[in-house]
Amino acid sequence: MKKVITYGTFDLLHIGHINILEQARELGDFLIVALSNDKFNREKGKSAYHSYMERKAILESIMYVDLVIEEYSWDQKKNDIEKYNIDYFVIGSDWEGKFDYLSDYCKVIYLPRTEGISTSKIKTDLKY
Ligand code: C2G
Repeated sequence: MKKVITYGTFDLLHIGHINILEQARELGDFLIVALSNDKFNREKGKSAYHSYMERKAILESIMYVDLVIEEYSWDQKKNDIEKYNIDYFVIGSDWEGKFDYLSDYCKVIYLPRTEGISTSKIKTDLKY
């Protein structure tokens, strides 16, 4: 069984999120999403519209997602990869190069971001 992991906030779920979850799942047989909790979100400089519990429930309802775990630190990835016996670490190309150090533990794959959509764009567009 090939296992895939990806990380993120996944707030105000949109097609960019769905695209990367679908592509990540297609790389293997089991997809784990490490979802940024509200405290870590603030560390990332983000304030999610939906709470961690709501974002978790939404992700768990997606057919591509097999398990949602908590993201609470920048430093947990290596442990997660070992704990869950991960084959592929996947994240969007906006992070290109940032997680190459994980290639000592699993394959690192940067997938193309979906152009023209982001949570912050949604928030801005809805303001006016
Ligand atoms: N994404 C995408 N296309 C978009 C928007 C987002 O492919 N138009 C991808 C991002 O590249 C990321 C995932 O969707 O892989 C989740 O995006 P965010 O919720 O913005 O996550 P981020 O803040 O990048 O968190 O430790 C890593 C961080 O937690 C990543």
